[in-house]
Amino acid sequence: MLADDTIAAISTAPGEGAVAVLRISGGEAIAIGRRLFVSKNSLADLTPRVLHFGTFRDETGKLDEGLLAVFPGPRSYTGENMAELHCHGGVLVAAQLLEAILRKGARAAEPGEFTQRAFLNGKMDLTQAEAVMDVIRASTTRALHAAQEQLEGRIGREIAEIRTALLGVVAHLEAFIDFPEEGIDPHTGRQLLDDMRGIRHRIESLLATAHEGRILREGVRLVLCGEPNAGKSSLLNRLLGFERAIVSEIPGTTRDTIEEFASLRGIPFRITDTAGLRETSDAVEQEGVTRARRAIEQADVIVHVLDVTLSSPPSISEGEIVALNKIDLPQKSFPAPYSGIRISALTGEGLDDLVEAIVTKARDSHSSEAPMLAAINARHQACLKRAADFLGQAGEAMQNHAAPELVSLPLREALDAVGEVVGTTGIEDILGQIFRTFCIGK
Ligand SMILES: Nc1nc2c(ncn2[C@@H]2O[C@H](COP(=O)(O)OP(=O)(O)OP(=O)(O)O)[C@@H](O)[C@H]2O)c(=O)[nH]1
Ligand SMILES: [Mg+2]
Repeated sequence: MLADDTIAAISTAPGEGAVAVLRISGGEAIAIGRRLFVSKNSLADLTPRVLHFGTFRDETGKLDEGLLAVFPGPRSYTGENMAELHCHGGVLVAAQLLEAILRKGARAAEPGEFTQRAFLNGKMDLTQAEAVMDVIRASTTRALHAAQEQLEGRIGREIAEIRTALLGVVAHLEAFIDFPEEGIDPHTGRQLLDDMRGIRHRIESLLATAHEGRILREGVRLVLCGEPNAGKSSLLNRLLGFERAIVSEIPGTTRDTIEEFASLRGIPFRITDTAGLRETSDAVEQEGVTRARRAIEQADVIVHVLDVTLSSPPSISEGEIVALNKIDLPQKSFPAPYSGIRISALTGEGLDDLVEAIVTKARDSHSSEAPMLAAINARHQACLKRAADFLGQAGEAMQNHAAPELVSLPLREALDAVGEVVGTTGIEDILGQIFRTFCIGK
């Protein structure tokens, strides 16, 4: 599966900037970089991994002034020959330089293709490759920290230890398969069962970080719900600090769900403003209400916004945070149990208390007992769940004194499932899925 063509891309974000960086990787990368580069020093002196100043030009003329660095494989990000060209950070300058590189024989890289090559060349395992994008996308310090730990190989090391332990058990069992007349003696049987339990426990500790992982990557799902006109959109805008949603005195203003990302006290939140919940004959509004209900079902934290100027508050579901809004206006006093946090989305009064309650609830919803090993993603979770199930099957077979091969079969499946996390097994199907979500040039 190793690639032998040369790929190139602009690795910096599109748009104007001080500098743009273009990367080339593959057998011809350094040769192409050299062919486009003119420097006072002889090209023979292009010391690897050092920036050299010069002019980029091709047969069409001068393209730009800039810096070139070459990284002969395998000591490069991808493990292949690489060249990095730093030019002025203009859209056209960088595009023209890329075109020149492509004319010299490179091909435009697909999203994530550099990191995919790094993985295929053994520079990193799959969890580290995934962590590259997690680092880039991290929106809070905690998420960044977890991504950096993963990039350093935290999950990979844990998986490697689990695999070694599993292999140990499998090897032991398979020795019995080769000498069936001896059977597994009870002492060894107990020992192997203990080992399997220990391994399963380690897998479950990793699985316990999945919820945290989802929150760090996607944010806590916070949903604002309530009757039309209660002030949900006003509250969303307040929490975001800018006017994201339309606010009006007409009930039923918000039709679709509106989702925005915000960091509250360092925790990432995906806040969803919803259509006011009411019976309606308007088909569009009805669809909005359906979407609102779906958002509520999937929420980690729900804030139910009530208008305190109304005399008949709607029913509140258990676990919801109640925000009694519009306290700047003359209010009716709700009968118990409608206590809640008193706020004014208009003036901002009480907002700190509400944020405090939201953050506390979010913390409660994802406090895991286990010390943070790292925070696995949904793909890791699926693989590890399968592994835990197979281990369960193997344990049962063992307890039922099944033949050693019936114990070792599910253990081998577990081994494969664990291997998929880091990419030692079953990579063909998953590579495309993972790297498609990457930036071009990474
Ligand atoms: N005085 C006062 N008015 C508020 C407050 N919060 C919202 N409003 C007003 O109430 C009206 C409805 O506010 P929205 O934020 O649009 O309410 P909503 O819950 O999003 O309404 P729908 O989208 O129709 O479901 C607007 O006129 C707001 O200006 C508040 O704290 N005090
Ligand atoms: Mg609204």
